[in-house]
Amino acid sequence: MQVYIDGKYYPQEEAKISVWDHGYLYGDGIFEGIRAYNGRIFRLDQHIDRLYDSAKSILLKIPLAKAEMIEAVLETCRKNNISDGYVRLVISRGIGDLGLDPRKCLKSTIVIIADKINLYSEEKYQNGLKVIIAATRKNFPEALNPRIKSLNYLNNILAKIEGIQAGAEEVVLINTNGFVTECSAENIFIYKKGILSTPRGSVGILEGITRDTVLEIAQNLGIKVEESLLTSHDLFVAEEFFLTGTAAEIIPVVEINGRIIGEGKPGKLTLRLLEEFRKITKIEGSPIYQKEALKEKKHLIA
Ligand code: PXG
Repeated sequence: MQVYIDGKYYPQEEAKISVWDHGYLYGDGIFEGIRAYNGRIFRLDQHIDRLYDSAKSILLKIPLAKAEMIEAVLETCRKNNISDGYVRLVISRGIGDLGLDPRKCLKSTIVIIADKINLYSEEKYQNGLKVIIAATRKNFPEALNPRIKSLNYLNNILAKIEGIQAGAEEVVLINTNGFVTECSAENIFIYKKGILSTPRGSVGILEGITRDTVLEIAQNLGIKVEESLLTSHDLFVAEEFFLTGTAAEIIPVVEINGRIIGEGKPGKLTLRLLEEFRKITKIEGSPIYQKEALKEKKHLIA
C-alpha cells in the first residue's frame, strides 16, 4: 500500500508521523472518511467541502487548493489500484513542541490512506443491529461543535465502549437537552406513520453525506421527510429504524434498550432505500481512472 504524506508516497511500513505532531499529541486536526465504488469516488466534492469547512472552523490552514486535494485523493486511489475501497484523509496541525500552542506548528500534516474497508457483516444488514442509548452525552455545540469532523473522537469512543460492554453493536447519543443526536459514527433515521425523520442539525450532529443522500433518495421516492427534534421515546416506538454513514451505508436497527423495532427485522422502506443507495453509488461519483484513460488516448493520437 502506498500512503500519501505531504505530497509524497510511502510504503505502508514507512508511512510514519512524528510524535511531536499535534494531531497525535492533542487530537488537533480534522479528517474525512470517503468511499470509492466501481472506479468512482462517491460525493468527493461534498467530502472536500466539509473538510475545508472543518479546517476553517478550527483555523487550520490547508496548503492545497480544493482542486489539488481532489487530485491527491484520486492519485492515491490510482497508486493503490483502488476501484472499491475507503479513503481516509487526515489533516493535523502539524509538528510543534510539547505545549499546545498551535502557532508552534508551522505546517499542517496531510495524510491520505486508500484501503479496503471492514463493514458490518452481511448478517447485520440482513438481521439488523441491536443498539443502546449511551449514558455519555453528546458534546454540545458551544464546546467542540459536532459539525467539525475533528480528530477528537474520545467522547464517541467512550459511548462506543458502553455499547461494547452491553453487547450492543452501536450506541445512540442524547444531547444535554434530552434530544437524540446520532450514533458513534453514523446518523439516525426513523420511519413512522409515513414520515421519515432524522435529528435536525441544531441538536449537534455531524451532518453526514450519507444522511444527505438518503434524504434526497426518499424525497425522489415521494416519501415525506422531516428533520426533527426526536426523543428516545420516538426511537422506541418507530416502525423502522436505521443508521447511515460512509462506512455503514444504510444499516437497519431492530432493537434498542430491550424494545423491538417493528417486527424485529429490517423494515421495507429501509431495504428499499438501501437498494436505491447501492444503485446510485455504482454510477455516481468522480471517476478515478478517467485521467489515465485520457492520457493514454492522447498518447495514441499523438
Ligand atoms: N456522525 C458521525 C459522528 C460520524 O463520525 C457520520 C455521522 C456519518 O457521516 P457520513 O458523511 O460518513 O455519512 C460519521 C461518519 C468509519 C468511520 O470508518 C466513519 C466516521 C468516523 C469514523 C470512522 O466507520 N464518520
